Amino acid sequence: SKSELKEAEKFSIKEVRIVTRNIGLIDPRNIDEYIARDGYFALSKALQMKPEEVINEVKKSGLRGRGGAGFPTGLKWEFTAKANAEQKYIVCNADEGEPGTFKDRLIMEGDPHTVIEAMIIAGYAVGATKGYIYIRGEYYNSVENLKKAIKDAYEYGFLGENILGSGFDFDLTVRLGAGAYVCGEETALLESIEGKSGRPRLKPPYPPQSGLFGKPTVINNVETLANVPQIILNGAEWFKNIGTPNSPGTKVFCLAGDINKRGMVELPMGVTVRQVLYGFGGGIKGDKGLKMIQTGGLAGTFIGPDKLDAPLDYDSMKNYGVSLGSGVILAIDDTHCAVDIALNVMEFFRHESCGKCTPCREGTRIACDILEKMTKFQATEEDLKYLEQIAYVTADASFCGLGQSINVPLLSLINNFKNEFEAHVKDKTCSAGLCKEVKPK
Ligand code: L3W
Repeated sequence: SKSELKEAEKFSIKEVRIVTRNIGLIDPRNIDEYIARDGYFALSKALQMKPEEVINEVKKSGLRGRGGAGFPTGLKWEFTAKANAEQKYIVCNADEGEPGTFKDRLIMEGDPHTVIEAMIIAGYAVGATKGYIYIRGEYYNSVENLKKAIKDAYEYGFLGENILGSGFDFDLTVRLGAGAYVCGEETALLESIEGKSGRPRLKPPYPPQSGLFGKPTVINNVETLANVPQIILNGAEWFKNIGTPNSPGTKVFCLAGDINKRGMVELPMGVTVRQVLYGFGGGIKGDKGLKMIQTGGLAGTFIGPDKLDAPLDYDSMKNYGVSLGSGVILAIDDTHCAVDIALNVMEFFRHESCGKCTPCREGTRIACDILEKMTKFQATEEDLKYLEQIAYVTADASFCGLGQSINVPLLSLINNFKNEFEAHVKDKTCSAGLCKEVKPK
């Protein structure tokens, strides 16, 4: 509507569509429509370059990992290219288990060939002849669209032997995950592809040295890969002009929670939380107030309205205590209780902990026990202190990123909503009126 457009203008923000450029504009099951919009032109261009030139272009672009950690993609490719091995692999992490995150699903559903094209380019650049897309099993449409796209790409000679007459061979297979959050952790994902139980490995060695079946492996997130064809076609300089110097390009944000317009939007890196939430999300639903925003996924930070002007890029955690992560902007209105939210978050991590290491398995359980006691007004001030210690110890001592990140949501909730936590343990009150006293049995 006109008023919504005016609202968006107020925050002077415009979509920049790189990874979402084809979504909604082409039939994802028709390879000709992808080709008509320059599809596989980047592959053709890359195959005429030397592999190291392709890597250099990706390095120069400054592209960083869109799964959340922001590791330089070109460097990852270079490590794998330099590793000495007969067999190397390209793996696409499409497990997308982060609550509130649905960007990879929509990219794969709406434009599967972009991901496939990027993987073939990556394979050529590092000398890998086999790729796997490890995809969340519940993503039925993405799986179907990817399988159809792979079949067509084989028929058109973009996959298989002697691709476009270049002498380069590349095969691609889809593997389905079975609903475990930890399988989004790259080494647990590799174990799962190998047919083992999805439990993380110790790092280092990192996958570029020893990855799938112990061979050098590039693992990139779907959104990261989807940038590659456009970088090869338009050049690194073009890409660097979008976003911020340290975080070039765009980020796909997932708008979720108590927000007027939920959905996905691709914006230049460095946009503020306010611009995403109000410029595109249309603000908070109904006549409620904004209590907090969760940024970056469940392993990300909870922030109050005072942080609305924090820019979202890979430096925002360091400079503003706001995580970019997988790009979630989850709005929570003022009818919610911070302690109840903390319990909800910790229950997720407890459920998803693989149990391999004691700090994560026990730390998440103890955190849940304390938080549950708080919601029943049975916890003491000592319990609150213990909860903070548990957050630090679990983060310090856990084996993989799952346990290592629970301190981020937990401590950001406790620090930003200290009064509420204290009211639950000292005064036995809940300002949201959600928690009720339950006498211990
Ligand atoms: C070679 C080195 N490679 C690091 C590589 C490493 C990995 C990448 C990042 O993800 C994020 C978190 C949340 N030589 C290397 C090296 N690497 N040093 O760089 O590694 P790391 O360990 O920093 O992070 P990570 O554990 O891979 C943590 C996000 O993940 N998250 C969930 C995201 C979910 C989605 C989704 O559902 N779509 O994206 C949860 O924590 O933002 O920042 O490849 O091998 N010396």
